[in-house]
Formats: sequence, C-alpha cells, structure tokens
Amino acid sequence: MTDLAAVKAALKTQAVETPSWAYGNSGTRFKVFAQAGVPRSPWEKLQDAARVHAFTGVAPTVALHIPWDTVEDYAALAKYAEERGLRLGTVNSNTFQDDDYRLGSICHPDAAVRRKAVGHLLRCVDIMDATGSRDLKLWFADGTNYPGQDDVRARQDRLAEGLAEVYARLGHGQRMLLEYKLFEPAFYTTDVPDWGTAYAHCLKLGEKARVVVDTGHHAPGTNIEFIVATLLREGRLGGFDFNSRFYADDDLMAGAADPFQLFRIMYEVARGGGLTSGVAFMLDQCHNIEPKIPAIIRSVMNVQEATAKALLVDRAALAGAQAAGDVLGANAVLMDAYDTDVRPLLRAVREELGLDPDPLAAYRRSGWAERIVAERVGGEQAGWGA
Ligand code: PSV
Ligand code: MN
Repeated sequence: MTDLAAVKAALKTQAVETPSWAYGNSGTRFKVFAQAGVPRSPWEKLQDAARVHAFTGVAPTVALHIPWDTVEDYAALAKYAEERGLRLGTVNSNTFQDDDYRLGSICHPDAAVRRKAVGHLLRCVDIMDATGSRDLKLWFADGTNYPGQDDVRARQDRLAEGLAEVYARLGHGQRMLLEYKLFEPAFYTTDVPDWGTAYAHCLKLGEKARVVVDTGHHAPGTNIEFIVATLLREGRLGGFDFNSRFYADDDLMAGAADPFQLFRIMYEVARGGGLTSGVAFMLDQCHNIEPKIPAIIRSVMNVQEATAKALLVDRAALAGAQAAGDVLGANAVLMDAYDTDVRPLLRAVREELGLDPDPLAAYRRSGWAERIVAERVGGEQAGWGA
C-alpha cells in the first residue's frame, strides 16, 4: 500500500525549472517560425514564466542562457523575478555561437580560443553570484567532423584543464553540471558524448561536479533509467534536461513521445532518493509550431503525472515480488502504478494548493495570451541567437 498523504506532500514540493529560451522564438536549421506575443527581453520571458508558475504551482525557477539572456544588472533581474514569485535558476553557458568556436570552445586547438571560452564560463559564475543561482550548466558543442581532424585525447586534456579552472572558481553552495550529448553539431566525435565521459570528468573535479541527463541526447534504445539509477547511486546525478525525442534532439514537450519512459525515469529517481537530494528537474525544449506558454504548462504537468505514477508504485509489493523471483508479479506492480489515472490526484493536489485544478484552462481564461499579442508590438523578439 502506498501512503497517499506522502505522495501528495511530495507532489506539492516538486519543482520543475523552465528554460528562458522556450519562451522565445525557435525552430530548426530549416526555419524559425515567429509567433505573435513572444518576449522581446529576458524581463518579458520572466513575465511568461511567472504565468506558468502561477497556474501550475510547481515551476518557481527559470533557467538562463548566457549570452541569450544578457542584461546589464543581474541582481535587478533576480529582483524582478522575485517580485513575480520566481527565482532565477541554472545558468546555462553558451560557447557555441561565435565564429571563434568553429573548431570548438574549451577543447579548441588554439589556446587563445580556449581562454575566451573559459573566460565566458567564469563570467557565468559571476552571474550566478549576482542572481543567487546554484548551478552552472555546461554543454559544449565541441567535437570533430573528420577522423584525424584533431587529437581526441588532447581534446580531453584541454577539456579537463578548462573545467578545473572553472570548478576552482565555484563559490560556496554552487555546483557544476556537465551535460553530455551523443551527437550534433559535430558528426565524427563529440567531446562529451556520454554519461561515462561526463562522470569521469566530474569524479576528477570533485563533489560539486555532477552529470546532467538530457533525455534527448542518447542513441535510440538507450536505457536512460539505468543511467539515472547508476548516477544516483554514485551521488553524481546533478539534474535533468527533460524533453522528448522521436528521432534526434527534437526538444519536444517532455513526456510527449514516450510517457512510459518518463515514468520509468521518475521511478528510478524516486527509488534513488532523487526527489529530495537536490537533483535539478529542468525542461530543455523549444516550441516551434505550438503556442509556447501552454506547451510549457503541459510539459510541467507531464512531469508531474510521471512523478505521481512513480510515487504510486507499491514498493513493498514490488520488493516482495522481486525477492520471490516473481517476474510477472513484479512487472504487474510497476504497470499498475503506470496505468493509474493520476489526473484526479493532481487536481486534488492543486486544489489543496489553492490553484485551479486545470492549469491549461485557467491559463486560457486568464487572457494572458491575448494580452501579450496586443502589448508586445514592435521591438525585436527573443529567439535563438538573441
Ligand atoms: C544542447 O542540445 C542542449 O541540450 C544544451 O542543454 C543547450 O544548452 C541547449 O540544448 C540549448 O537549447
Ligand atoms: Mn540540454
């Protein structure tokens, strides 16, 4: 039997961080489709994020991407967030959009380019000091396109050296989250292609370095929940970039492509104590053809539903079946939880939090979508590269 009161309590304290870039325009390498009402500044992105939090109750922080979210005064941005019931969250570094980075950033063969990249990462830590952010998230577009193009071992040495310098700069309570990605934009080698490489670097760096699992960054068929279980067991799971993929890094709404996978991941998170041990639950997705704010609300709800189902797994019954070698029984315990319709439970949780039980309907009724279309006229819309 699961303790429903404990499940509800866990759902009430869950926090899903939304990415500033999901509120701006985005697309594929073929086309970026602009949408009316899209924010024109980090400040307006926070206005939208505040609506997501207001209606879901579980999205209190917003991740920044630097330089996309560059402002003069980060403390003022943090204050602006606070006035809207938000906090600034993870600072994401961006060392992939300058011409200098054609052959990589922190792994580049030229020491001057590496210095520039490390300088940017150090600047990101300065920003964290001003915003009160806990986590620096590092994703590198570094890699090579052709066999022989560069020395893959030397690139690892350069990576280790650069990371060590940034790690040494971290302040009290700050962490470094290293994200891996199997592919893209390099096609032959990627310098942090998998959790093993990320983990090896984190181990060398120290306790404050953790691995980020972006659910869109694996080969098809990869058992992501196994990676999650392993990293949690080693105390090195820093957080998630949740999104969905059908084929590649599609950045679709979390839980859209494979809600069962999200459930399996959240089960391992819950099983490994990851709901209460500082794991960052972030979204990293873009909404290219669908309205952005409702898509983000939907994603947050999808993470909540997967979490609720994971929490409903009857752990005692599962352990009993596993110990007895009851293969079908154990599987049935897991599937019973997955097959539960948790929407009434989540509606009750929201009502107990004083929220509308249906966040999407409440958002639609709020008139925010019409208001931003009417008010955000002129100026330059935020988007990739802005
Ligand atoms: C790279 O594909 C990535 O997942 C990294 O987290 C980046 O920071 C993010 O996407 C940018 O959208
Ligand atoms: Mn990511």
